[in-house]
Amino acid sequence: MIDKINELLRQVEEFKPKAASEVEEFRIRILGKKGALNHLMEEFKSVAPELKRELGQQLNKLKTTATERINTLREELSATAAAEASHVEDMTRPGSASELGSRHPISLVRNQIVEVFTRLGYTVAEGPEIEDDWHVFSALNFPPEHPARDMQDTFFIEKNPDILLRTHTSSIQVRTMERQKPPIRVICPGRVFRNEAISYRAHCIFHQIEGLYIDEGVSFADLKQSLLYFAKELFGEQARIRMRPSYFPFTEPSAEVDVSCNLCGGKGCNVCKGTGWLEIMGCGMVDPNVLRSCNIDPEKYSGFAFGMGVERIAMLKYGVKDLRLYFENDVRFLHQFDSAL
Ligand code: 2U9
Repeated sequence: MIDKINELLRQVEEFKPKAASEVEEFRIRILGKKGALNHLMEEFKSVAPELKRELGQQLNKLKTTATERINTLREELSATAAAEASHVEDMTRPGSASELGSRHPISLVRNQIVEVFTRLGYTVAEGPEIEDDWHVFSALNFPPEHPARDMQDTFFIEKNPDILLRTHTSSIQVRTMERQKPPIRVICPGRVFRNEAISYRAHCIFHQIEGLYIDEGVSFADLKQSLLYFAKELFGEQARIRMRPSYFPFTEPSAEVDVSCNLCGGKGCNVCKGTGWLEIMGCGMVDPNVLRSCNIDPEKYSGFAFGMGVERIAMLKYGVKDLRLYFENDVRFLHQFDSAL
């Protein structure tokens, strides 16, 4: 019998419950009506008289030790539960911080470009991404057989060859000219869509910014000076530009614009492929046919226009080698631009 008492004392001392319900189960097993202690009390009745004194003391010890331990455990567990409940209700506890994002590099560069031209008096205009043939091609002097009108190059809406995803933001300028008389000075940022295979240097969706200035007496010299100001604002005071003759259906004459390489200072490096120059945009004087299409008299008014890809400018500015990084939204890439503006 003494062994049974000692075993129960050991169980009482080592009992480590996780919940109040376990304490109650333990109490019933040891101290309950049909519990272990009462069984021992029954056994005690038939114990030899000379052993009664010592076993009686041990039984009393078991009863008080078990009762005290159970009471202590009950208090401890109810104190923990109360503390947990009060944590939920404590409105003064500091909240858990939510992680801050950063502006996407394309948004950063678009905002910088827009800001330069708003300082020159341009206002921002936007337009629909789903367009019609007139605003994307016909009004812009694209001949009927031009390859851009082909499904190979442009996304058309099924069953209606007149509805398509804009391939450039020039459609915004056409819509501006249709509703506003000169002088016009607009800067048009937006997404454009081209049916191209995706690679490190091309994507089927990208961002463009185009500008248009129409007034009496606007000249190519005005265009050149405006673009030089833009290049210096974006790439630094040391930046120079050069213009190379080019062709676009909507401008005549047309030119490609290069900026002096900001990495090697024009000496030649692997970014500028040894030329000292980086191509940043196209531009030109608005073709008289385009002005006529938008009911603007080309005898009275002239204007210049320019267009650039935001991804390309951002690649040159930040030394990004693969255009696809802009579309993956990997935070390890995006967080590198946290302090860019
Ligand atoms: C109107 C009249 C003229 C916009 C222009 C360019 C030259 C040009 C490309 C640069 C790289 C597009 O992103 S890119 O592929 N753009 O070279 N864009 S002039 O000329 C216009 C626009 C609207 C009414």
